[in-house]
Amino acid sequence: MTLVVPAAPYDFELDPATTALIIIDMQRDFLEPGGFGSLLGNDVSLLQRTIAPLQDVLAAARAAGMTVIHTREGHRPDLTDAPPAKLARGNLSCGIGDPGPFGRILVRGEHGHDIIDDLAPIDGEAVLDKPGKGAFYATDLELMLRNRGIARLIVTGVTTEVCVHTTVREGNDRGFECLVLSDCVGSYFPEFHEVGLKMIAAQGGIFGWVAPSTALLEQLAATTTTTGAHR
Ligand code: C5J
Repeated sequence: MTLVVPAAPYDFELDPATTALIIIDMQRDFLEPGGFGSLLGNDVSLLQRTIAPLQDVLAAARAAGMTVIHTREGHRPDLTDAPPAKLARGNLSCGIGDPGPFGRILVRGEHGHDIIDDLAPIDGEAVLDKPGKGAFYATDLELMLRNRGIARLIVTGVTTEVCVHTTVREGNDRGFECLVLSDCVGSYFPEFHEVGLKMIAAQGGIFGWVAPSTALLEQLAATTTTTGAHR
């Protein structure tokens, strides 16, 4: 079954059976007031705008039986997988591995490292811990996608110009076709968000495609109504 999603720079075609929804780093440390992101002086409401549309997309993807993969940026408690350069970056008084309001910052197993309640994974959805910005680097994401016959990715999450962009670039280089949902990705810096989206679809779709979530939802709704895939 082929769905045709109106997108920039041109229509994005997908079959839900061979497409995965990737939700990047919707973690308390990035999205909740008091977490790492807000400690750094960022306005987390800019990221929180993505939650409601992403909930709709997640529900539709689940109803259509699509593969759903959640990622979390973070490190082992002993920080052996954190490059010294990453730990030192920014010369922060409270940085990765330090005790913060939600536990040790970006450390696996801590409250702040986990995914926000509004988008909690359910049974059958992979949760992928990644030490870097890209979801392919030092993870088994590519193996999981190839084993499931996935060829196309719907990429969502935060932040647009960092972990979303890096993942789209990594996926594109590996031959995956990536559609980024413009209202389901967010940045602390609105200008980076805008330009980041333009960069993806520029030059005939140099890294991928961009569309609002409604464009995908309309197609998925038509499918589940016709096929009853959600029942
Ligand atoms: C950052 C991310 N910005 N998930 N992480 O450090 O984009």
